[in-house]
Amino acid sequence: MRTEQPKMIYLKDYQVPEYLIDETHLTFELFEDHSLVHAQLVMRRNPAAGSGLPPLVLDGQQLELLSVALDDRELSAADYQLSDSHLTLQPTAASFVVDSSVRIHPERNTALEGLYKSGGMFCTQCEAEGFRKITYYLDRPDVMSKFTTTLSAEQHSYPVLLSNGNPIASGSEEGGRHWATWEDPFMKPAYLFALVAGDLWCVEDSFTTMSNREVALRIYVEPENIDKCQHAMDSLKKSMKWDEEVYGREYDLDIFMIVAVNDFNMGAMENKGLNIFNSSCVLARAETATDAAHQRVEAVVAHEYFHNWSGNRVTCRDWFQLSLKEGFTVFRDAEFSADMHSRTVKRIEDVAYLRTHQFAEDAGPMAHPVRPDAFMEISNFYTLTVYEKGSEVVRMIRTLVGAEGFRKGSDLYFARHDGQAVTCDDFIRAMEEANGIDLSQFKRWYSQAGTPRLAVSEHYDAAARTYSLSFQQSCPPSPGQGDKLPFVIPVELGLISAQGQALALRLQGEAQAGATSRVFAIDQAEQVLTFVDIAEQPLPSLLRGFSAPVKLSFPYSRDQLMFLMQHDSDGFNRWEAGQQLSVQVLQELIGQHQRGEPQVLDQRLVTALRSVLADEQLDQAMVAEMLSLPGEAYLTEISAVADVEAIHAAREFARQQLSAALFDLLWVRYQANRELSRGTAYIAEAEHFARRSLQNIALSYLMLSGKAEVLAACLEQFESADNMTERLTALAVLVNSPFEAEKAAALASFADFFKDNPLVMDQWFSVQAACALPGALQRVEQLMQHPAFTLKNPNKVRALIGAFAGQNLQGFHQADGSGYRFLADQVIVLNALNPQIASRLLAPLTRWGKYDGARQQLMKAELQRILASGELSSDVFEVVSKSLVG
Ligand code: B3K
Ligand code: ZN
Repeated sequence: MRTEQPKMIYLKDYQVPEYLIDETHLTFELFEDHSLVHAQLVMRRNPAAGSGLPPLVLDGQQLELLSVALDDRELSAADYQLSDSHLTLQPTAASFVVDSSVRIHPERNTALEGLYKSGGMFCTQCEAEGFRKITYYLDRPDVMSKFTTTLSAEQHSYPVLLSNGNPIASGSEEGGRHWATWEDPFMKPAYLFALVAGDLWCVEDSFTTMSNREVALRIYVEPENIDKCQHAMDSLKKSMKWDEEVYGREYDLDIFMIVAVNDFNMGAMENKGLNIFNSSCVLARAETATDAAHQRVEAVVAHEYFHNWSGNRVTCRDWFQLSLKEGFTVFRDAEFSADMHSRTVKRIEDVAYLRTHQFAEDAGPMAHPVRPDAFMEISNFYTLTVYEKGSEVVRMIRTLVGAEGFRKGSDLYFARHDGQAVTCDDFIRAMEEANGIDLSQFKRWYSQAGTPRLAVSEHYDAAARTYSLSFQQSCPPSPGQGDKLPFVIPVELGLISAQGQALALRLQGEAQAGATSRVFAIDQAEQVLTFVDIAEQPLPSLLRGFSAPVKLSFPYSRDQLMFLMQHDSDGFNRWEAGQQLSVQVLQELIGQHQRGEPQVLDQRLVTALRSVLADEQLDQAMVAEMLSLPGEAYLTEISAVADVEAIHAAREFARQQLSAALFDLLWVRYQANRELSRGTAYIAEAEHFARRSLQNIALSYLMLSGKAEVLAACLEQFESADNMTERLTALAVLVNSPFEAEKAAALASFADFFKDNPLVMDQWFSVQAACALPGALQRVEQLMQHPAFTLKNPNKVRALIGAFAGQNLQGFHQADGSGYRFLADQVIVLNALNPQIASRLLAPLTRWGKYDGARQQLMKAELQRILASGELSSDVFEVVSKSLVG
């Protein structure tokens, strides 16, 4: 908790560290009511920092200093300065050893940062600045050190003792305790340190690397979860192979471990050789985890594994460079998932998520560039902008230089910077040098916040047989950034004839025609591309594959969008045409609702979706994606002022109409797929995911009919499905239906059956929290009293409170402000318990700019109330204070 207003830290103030730590020798003695940490730091003056011997300022928070020695000389209080956040000593030589002992209290640590207890086990989370809550240290990523760690604990309760690297010694002590020593041969910053002690079982396997080294793979879990690790293990082996094949990256230690913990602030952490995971990102089996959960486990396992190169071997110089490792690694994991399953479906999911959530962040008061230039609390910058937009930026580089050029660039980057802590500029430089290009203008993507707009118009000259596309780019202002300079926007496009043919693209001045789909870099505020030899007016397919994270507009008519849905050779853009058509139709319905007119659905949407549904050749996952109307959150994001009720009413009306018009087709496809599910064992693969996704979206439409045979089918699916994907969808569909008795019975039997599985109970909470039927807030408040709920577990907070505020827009934005008041109450409680979770949870309140005046007032009043509620963590203070200004 802060004692004074947190300070802003600026990228421009970066300075190299005054001292370096060559070796770090740690000893942990873990007890039930405290733990002791002894650190021996072998240090020297940083030759790059200048001359003289300035004071050594070590970071440290919430530590009880027991002793400190410099070169074996015990220091007295007069020899050092101690504050809430630092221990300052005066070295007397260029090389020296600091020994310190501290007492800490992992058993009381509810912030889940540093060393803490999750259930019966000790574990750590050090990124970004958690190591300073473990011992006095230079807790910054550009200080890299060789770590040796010894930990001791009571043997019976903590039979497994783990840390980074390789185990080198172990033994027993008197009094039932034991110890183990681990040595990590690789230099690493403190944020990659990890330790685990607990009663864990492990699943073991091995992987033979491309140079024929055998690596032991272990996944540690609490005993009751030992049957839920196979999917994560398979995912790990696939990731290791993929990184060798696609990036030429081989694993470097003899052992790779994953530990699953229940109480974890985010998804997982890439600690060197000892990844610590939220159990939700490890545990998966058909009966208890949905297809989405299986895919998330695979993606997160891959993401953390890929960090071993993009993050660990080459790390960040400072935390402003976070996207260097996160953007790149998200890009790597997205490509991995695309290769494992359907590339187009993966892209659709990622783009839908980016446009709904990252675009909202980019338009709000917390907007920041991919490489932020200032922060108060770095934990607040693990954002969609740094991760997802950062990944889009890396993807654009790949689009501009091509797959081969990108590989050359990444090879150069890894070779040149192995073992170093570097910057986004170093990454760009490697890409530039490997490809002989200049990316200086492109780098504006790292420094300018906000989502660029790209307005496109066309002109066809029949006499000259030329077709011109005019591009106009702009970017709205964001906090601290008024005018913005033009970005380099790679636009992949094609032209389609009236017969649906892809035309060869030849720009004016080019000797011959090129391919039918090409990438053009739009780098001016206004720019025209003129294509020649165009015999008739074509239809453009723009921004194929979503080749840049921009808001593109082109005045398509609804008929043209329907044409693109049928004829575009780019699968992503076929889906995109359907989304744009849906948006136009839904916006029309929103307008009708607002004007109090009767709602009339444009039948073209029905026609378009009917032909999608009737197309047996189309990938079923694509059919499901195309049947999914844009979400309420996306419709909110694209509104100038979001009308919560009208958006909800319009979307529900459209769903109802589609359900009635397409009932027969939906019913046939539902039944066929359910039949297949009944007869086939569950497999976590694309084709099966696809089948179940169509089956499930069909069921959700069908249920709107209120027909008895659909209810019976839903109950059958709920009761006899052998997998969580089908069971949970059936439950969600029931929960959102008017069948009160069936709903209550299903919720009760589900909770009774799964009460001992916390991850399944999270789903049970979420399904209810997201239900938009009246009385949502009361239901959520009641569920907070449920024995399975606790504010101390981040997964529970996200499942119930997060799902309510983030997904249940109707319930949260009640006109009386009760949803806002509720959220603020929870944030105030969580601020004291777990600042990171509190700060994330409050994001929906920061989006007040999207709503009507009355709601804006109510939301701001709650932000004010949080601000005035007492001593705020730097996490919550930064978000609240910035969003009140914005
Ligand atoms: N690097 C971690 C995130 C740590 C967040 C700390 N507040 C997970 C990941 O992105 O892989
Ligand atoms: Zn990451």
